[in-house]
This record gives sequence, C-alpha cells and structure tokens, in this order.
Amino acid sequence: MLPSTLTSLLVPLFNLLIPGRLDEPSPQSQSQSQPQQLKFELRHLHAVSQDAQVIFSDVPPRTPSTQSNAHQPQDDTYTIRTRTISSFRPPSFEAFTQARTRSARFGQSELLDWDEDEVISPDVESRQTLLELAKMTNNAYVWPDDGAWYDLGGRWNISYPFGWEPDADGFRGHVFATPDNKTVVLAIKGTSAGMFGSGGPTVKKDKINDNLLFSCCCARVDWSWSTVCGCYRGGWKCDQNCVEDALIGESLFYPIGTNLYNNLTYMYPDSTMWIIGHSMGGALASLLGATFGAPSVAFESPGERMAAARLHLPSPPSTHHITHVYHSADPIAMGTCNGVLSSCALAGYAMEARCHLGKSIFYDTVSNLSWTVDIRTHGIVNVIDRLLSEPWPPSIEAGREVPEPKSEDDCVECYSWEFGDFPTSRRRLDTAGSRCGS
Ligand SMILES: *[C@@H]1O[C@H](CO)[C@@H](O)[C@H](O)[C@H]1NC(C)=O
Ligand SMILES: *[C@@H]1O[C@H](CO)[C@@H](O)[C@H](O)[C@H]1NC(C)=O
Ligand SMILES: *[C@@H]1O[C@H](CO)[C@@H](O)[C@H](O)[C@H]1NC(C)=O
Ligand SMILES: CC(=O)N[C@H]1CO[C@H](CO)[C@@H](O)[C@@H]1O
Repeated sequence: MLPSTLTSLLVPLFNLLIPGRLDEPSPQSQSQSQPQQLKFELRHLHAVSQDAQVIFSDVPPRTPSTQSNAHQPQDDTYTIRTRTISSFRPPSFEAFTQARTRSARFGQSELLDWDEDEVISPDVESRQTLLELAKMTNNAYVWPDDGAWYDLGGRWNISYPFGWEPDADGFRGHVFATPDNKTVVLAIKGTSAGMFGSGGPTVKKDKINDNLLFSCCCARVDWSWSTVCGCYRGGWKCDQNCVEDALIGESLFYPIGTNLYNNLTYMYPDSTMWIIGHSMGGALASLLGATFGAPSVAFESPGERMAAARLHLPSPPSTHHITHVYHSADPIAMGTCNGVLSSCALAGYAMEARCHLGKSIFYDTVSNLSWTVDIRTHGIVNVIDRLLSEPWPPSIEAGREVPEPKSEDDCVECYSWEFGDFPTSRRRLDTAGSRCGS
C-alpha cells in the first residue's frame, strides 16, 4: 500500500558543475580550531501516504525498540561537526517552479536571481561526521508507538502513515533536529529494497521510475527488453523531448520531496535545513539540495545529473553544497550496473547514469581494499561498518580524514546515444504505457 510512484526515485541535477566559490576553511585550520559540534535527536518520522500527503509522527522518547531490527542504532543522538559554506537559494519556490516550467514546456530559460547565503553545513571532510550522517540515513525503521503523533498545531491534519510496514517500499525517512531547533535534518531512506528481490505491490512502478531516471533511453538494453517509455528511435537514437516528458509525467518522487521540504521549512522557519539520504534517497536529497540550496549529503547515490537536467531543474551558480559519498565497488553509484548480464539487468533495471552533481568524496575501494564490484557493497550498512568506521589509509597519508571532495567535471554518460528531435513516424511503440510519440 504505498505511494507507488514515490517509491522510486529521484533525482536531479544540473548540466553544469560550475566551479564553486565556497569559502571553505582548509582542513588544517579546522583541525586547529575547536570544531563546532551539533547534537541531534530524532524528532519526527515522515512517510507519505497514497494520496501523497506528507505525514509526521513523533518519536516517543527513548522507547526500547519493540521490533528487533538489525539496523536499529543503540543511541538516538548524533554528534556532527559543522562549518560555514555558501550556497544558492532561488528567490522563492514559486519562482523556481515557474522557471522550471518555462524550460520544460517552452524551451525558454529564465534567469533566476539566486540568493547567495552563508549556511552552516555538516563538515563533510570529517570522517566521524560522515559516519554519523550515514547512520542517520540508515535509521529509517524506527517504529512509532500508537498515539504518539506529532502535534502539528492545527496546521494540517495527520492521517495514518502508510509506508512504515517493515516490508513496504515507500518514500520514508526521519527528521532530526537539534534541541534548539536551529538545525533540522531530513534523512531520506532510498527504496532499493524492490531492487534486490523483496517484493511489494509497488515494485513494478518503482522499476519504471528508476529506469526513467537512471537509464539513458527508457531502459532500452537490447531488443529483448520492453522499454519504460517509447522514445527509442532505432539504432542509438533517442528522442530527447520524449524522455523528458516521460520523466516529468511519471515521476512523483521529486514533487513529493519538494512538498516535504516546504512543509519542514514551514514548521521550522528559522532553522538551517540539511538533506541526507542513501541510494535513491541520496539522489533525492541531492535533487532537493539543488532546488533549495540546502546542504545535502548523499551516500551511494546513482548518478542524478542527467535526471536533473531532464527534469529541467534550474541550475544554481554552484552546487557545491551537495556532497556525494560513494565507492568504486558499488555498481549502482558507479553507473555500471547495466548490460544484459548485470545483476541490475537481471532484476529488470538499467542503471546507466553515472554523473553526480556537486562534489564527490570517492573511495576507490576496488584498488585500495581489493573489494570486488558487487551490488551487495551498495548497502549503507556496508558503507558504515566496512568503510567509514575505519580510517582511510590513502587519505591519512595525504593528511586528510576522507578523500578530497571533487566535482565530476569530466564525467560522460550515455555517450553512445544520440539524443535529439526524432519525432516518431508512428513507429511501433515498444512499450505499454508509452506516453510519447502518439
Ligand atoms: C483536522 O481534522 C479534524 C477532524 O477530522 C477537523 O475537525 C479539523 O478541522 C481538521 N483540521 C485541519 C487543519 O484540517
Ligand atoms: C522545536 O520544535 C519543536 C517542534 O518540532 C517544538 O515543539 C519545540 O518547542 C521547539 N523547541 C525550541 C527550543 O524552539
Ligand atoms: C592503500 O593505500 C595505502 C596508503 O596510500 C597504501 O599504503 C596501500 O598500499 C594501499 N593498498 C593497496 C592494496 O593498494
Ligand atoms: C505548510 C505546507 O507546506 N503544507 C503542505 C505539506 O504537504 C502537503 C502535501 O504533501 C501540502 O498539501 C501542504 O500544503
């Protein structure tokens, strides 16, 4: 019973990674001064019901967990180091939406007057901070007690939260806040579940979404695949408008994320907001971060730059407030989980996108730890226990705690495809539910 479309994914990003003008303190100066620390506690659970209402619930203070869950943290407070960076916000969400619509519908680009802000961001060059953020993204299965719903002061009503069944694959996550409410973190759990075999009613729809967002052309892998949209034009040709229309038409994930974010800023108008997530949740975190200028940290996210462009998200002057953390053995984050015999293809996914927005902290675990490329290394628990919990030797050697964040300027994806205006000549639509070309 989940918001089917939601489950899937996200994504955004911009075509351009413009060299940032973040005035980040150098790692040296940070380690000399006393790092600033924030303490968080879990404040709300959020889930999305079928009719796309955003729902919050309070987390009962320190209830011993009733469900046994391997991923349950022992402690529900987290300590995080921060630093000040600059980021760009659209003048308003309305202005952003308008610019996006003009771009998508009329091919016009409108210049937005982005506001440059100094914001407090997690110190992504601190290993402990990344580790704690990763744990927060993992902690998506805390079960609220009945009757413990958050009092929203009449701003909107709360309905039963679908999506929290242990095996449901919905858009879900947590909201954490510092005790003074100055910093609020939206942690989004991805929905990779359906991908790796656990069933559920939304898997089919999720698959369509994932394939729309992260494949080059409607998940056209070879002749034997049924594609998720009818934009393939033979050879290596793909109709650009068609893929964009299909994405905007089918993907509810991004609008739900923006709704949720808007709701949170309404609840916490004076707070600094951060957005974090794992996998698809990471891609959504980045997309939302690009939209709202909120510092975002994504773990093992598939490449979301192409989807951002296809969704026509207006591109801020810099996306360096978005940080990706991933490693080379994860075929999803690397965009190598494709090809007819890959584990993704066998499950019906074509994960071809590989370019990320913002800056990436990239761990070459294949070279340095001799990990083999395996979809099982994609899990956040693996990243927490086997990667972030240990010092990373190549960084230590370079006097850092984590690999240096770098933008993926030279990243190329879908290079064998030709995208353009290839109107259909009423060619066979090789998919059910095609919205293009007819
Ligand atoms: C919430 O629901 C109650 C009862 O269902 C109703 O009386 C109230 O007006 C609703 N409040 C809002 C803000 O919608
Ligand atoms: C923080 O926000 C919560 C609502 O989530 C509110 O109940 C609480 O009073 C706020 N605390 C402070 C110190 O403003
Ligand atoms: C991993 O990196 C460390 C530090 O740079 C280096 O000493 C070590 O030899 C590397 N391991 C492998 C297998 O390359
Ligand atoms: C205050 C606010 O932004 N409320 C929105 C919260 O989200 C729902 C849908 O998800 C919107 O309908 C509300 O307007």
